[in-house]
Amino acid sequence: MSKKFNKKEFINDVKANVRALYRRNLDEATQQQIFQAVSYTVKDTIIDNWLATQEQYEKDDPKYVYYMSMEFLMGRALGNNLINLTEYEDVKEALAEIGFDLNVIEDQEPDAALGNGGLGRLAACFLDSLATLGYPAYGCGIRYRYGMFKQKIEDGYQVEVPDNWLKDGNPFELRRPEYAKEVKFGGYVRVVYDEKTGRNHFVQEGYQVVRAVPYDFPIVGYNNRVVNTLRVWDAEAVSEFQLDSFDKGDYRKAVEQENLARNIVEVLYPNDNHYAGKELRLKQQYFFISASVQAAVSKYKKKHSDIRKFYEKATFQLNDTHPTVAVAELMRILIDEEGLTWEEAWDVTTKTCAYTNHTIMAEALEKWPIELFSRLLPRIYQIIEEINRRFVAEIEARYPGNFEKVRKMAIIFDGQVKMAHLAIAAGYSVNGVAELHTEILKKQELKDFYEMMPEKFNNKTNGITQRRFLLHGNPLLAAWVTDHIGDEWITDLPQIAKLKVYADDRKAQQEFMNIKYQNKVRLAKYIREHNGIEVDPRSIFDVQVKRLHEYKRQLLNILHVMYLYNQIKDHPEMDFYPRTFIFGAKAAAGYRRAKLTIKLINSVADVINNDASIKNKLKVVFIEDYRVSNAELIFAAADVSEQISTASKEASGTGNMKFMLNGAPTLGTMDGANVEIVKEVGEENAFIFGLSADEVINYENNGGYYPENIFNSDQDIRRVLMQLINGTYAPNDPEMFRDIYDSLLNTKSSDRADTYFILADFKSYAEAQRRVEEAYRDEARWAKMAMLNTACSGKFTSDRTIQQYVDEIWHLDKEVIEA
Ligand code: 26M
Repeated sequence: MSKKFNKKEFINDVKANVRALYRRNLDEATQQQIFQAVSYTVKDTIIDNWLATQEQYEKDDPKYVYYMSMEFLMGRALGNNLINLTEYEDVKEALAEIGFDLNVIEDQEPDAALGNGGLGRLAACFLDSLATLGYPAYGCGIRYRYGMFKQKIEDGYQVEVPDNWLKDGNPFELRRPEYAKEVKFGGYVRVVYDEKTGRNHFVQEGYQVVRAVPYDFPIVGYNNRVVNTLRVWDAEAVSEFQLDSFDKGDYRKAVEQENLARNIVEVLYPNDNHYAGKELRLKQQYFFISASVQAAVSKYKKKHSDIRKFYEKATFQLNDTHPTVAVAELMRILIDEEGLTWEEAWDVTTKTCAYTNHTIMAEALEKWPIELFSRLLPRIYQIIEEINRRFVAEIEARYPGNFEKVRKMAIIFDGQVKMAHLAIAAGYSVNGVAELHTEILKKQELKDFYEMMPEKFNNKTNGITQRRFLLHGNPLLAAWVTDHIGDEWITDLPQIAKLKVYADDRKAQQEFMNIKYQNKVRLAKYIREHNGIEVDPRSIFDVQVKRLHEYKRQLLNILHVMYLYNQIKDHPEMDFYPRTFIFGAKAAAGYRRAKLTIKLINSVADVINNDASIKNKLKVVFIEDYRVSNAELIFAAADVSEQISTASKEASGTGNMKFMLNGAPTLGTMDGANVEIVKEVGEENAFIFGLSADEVINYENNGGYYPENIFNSDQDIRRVLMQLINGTYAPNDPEMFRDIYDSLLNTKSSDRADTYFILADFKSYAEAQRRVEEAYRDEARWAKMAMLNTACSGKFTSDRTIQQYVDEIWHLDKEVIEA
């Protein structure tokens, strides 16, 4: 039961916690200790609601969605929990009274960075929306000891530092050893014939075993007393290291099991949109899936005796192919442990599992070598072989004599297990994450599957939570919006369209732009303190923050900055509106070219920021360690949202939506959800450029793109590219950026030069950038455009996305928790 906030009680509880945890009085406590004490106090309130929620669920016996994901990029919990408890202002006041600043206290919390980027942050937004809408849900994942690495920039290069996020303890998590499960790896499968049933039984022997111990994180719904659970699994050795096992000859095995447990959950793979085929990665996948599926089945069996109806109470949403081994694990449990026939088990499994595709990048597709897969998961591999045998038979029945179809669609082919094919064959739903992306899946990437089973395919355009990315991240704008249209937008974002009537109102425009200015001052302070660079909040803040990847084309952005610099140097008298180009991006640790691009951005920044002759017209800032917590500051302060991926490559994007919500028009290609953003806000309120997805796909399929022709015929472009290899930005090592130069022009470095059409889009990008400047010079026009972006962002709430998943895929009932 949630009580009304009581300031005196709250302060007393914080005091008591500081004493109990640290044996200190308030005036002796560090900010970190106050953070811990406040968090434990807040957790107490949450636990009351958590218990009430789980009691209600227990009573109503609803259907649950299990959101299976290798990644949950949660960010910080304290501020968000206070927001959703609607106690943020109360706590801020109470802390002020005892001499603490809530913002400073919040800054003590490390980000929970159990994810790479878009896919992981989407999972976190979905959990927020599920709790806020009152749907029974579990997030299922891994409690990595080390999350996404911390990025340091040294001499312009990215350096990865381990993220020891648990070192001071995590006040919000709850260890639940009573729900531990065992997970088996390796060994072999023995077939035992059962005389009584006349059936074969499959017994895994000689395996290694790991104990999976769950840690539960509360997911607080907004102002509704709902608290759902994110359950992440830790790995422990099954038996304590026993000396006598040495005598038994099990010494080696005992050591191995200890090591296995330690390694499995040690660290998040820091790759985004790239698959490397590492054995440990497959272990991670099976580890958390086996534990999660076992837990879901146990939970069901507590109340129900007929496992054939499991799907009436549970649905598994697979966040990309990473958790797809769930299909085979559910089959294994149903057949080997619950005694169902293959057909019965398949019926349950195919009514339980659903798959979301997040990328069409070929290098991200998970394909496991049979040797590795069958050695690590012998029983699971057997089951997948049988699924494949039956699926291939279906393909052959549907397309007699067409071996081409089998070659393209089989789950096991060419010595590899193809996880996407397994997910599609076994899932009852296959969805893309934006309209354009889903169309590309149907017409290109998954064409054969769509043709064979069109009823499975559907679109669910991504969304973001306005609670974190406006209410918490941009308190000034949030208050202003509430002043004008009331506060229902917090749980009903489409209401934000009511702001449209203010778009031409001069006073409203000035207030809106003044808030933007104050947020730019806040970011400028952050940049000064964290990067030591001085930026002018009156300049245009042009921002590209996202993972570093060639297809996202940070390179196009920085080449354009180099071009602008040349222009300003050539024409010092030229009218040029001051610009600050802000970058934030982590590169996968092994991605050479991406890391070199970071070095290039920093080298260009060095030259430009130190050239007094251009009179501060241009600044380039690389924000170190871009992550959820500083993202909240960055979105709030952005004037221009750079969404410049090669059309067809960005499945959706979600940063684009966060910028829009915060009043930053999109400068982008017609890719992913940009298409839908432009549709909502109108072309006149965005800056669109470049090849279309169809044009890109056409070049890719039929050839005809020759970047050297552009190089030869355009001197501005040629000059910029020459500056990559003549020492302009690397006087001590002119060859430094040779690889980047070659990637654009030299066919030897890849199948086709300029794989991502940077030269093709350069001129049209520069032209769009000129339109940005022109629009910005007209204050009223810009203010209107910015405000309309906020006003038209209603579609992009993850509340809408989740409601569509519920209505069209999961079919859950809303729960209400009585006060
Ligand atoms: C795969 C194998 C081994 C290690 C890591 C991976 C891997 C990890 C993350 C592969 C892909 C990963 O993420 C892909 C991703 O983030 N995709 C993004 O998903 C967003 C949410 O749907 C979309 O908005 C983005 O457009 C899409 O790029």
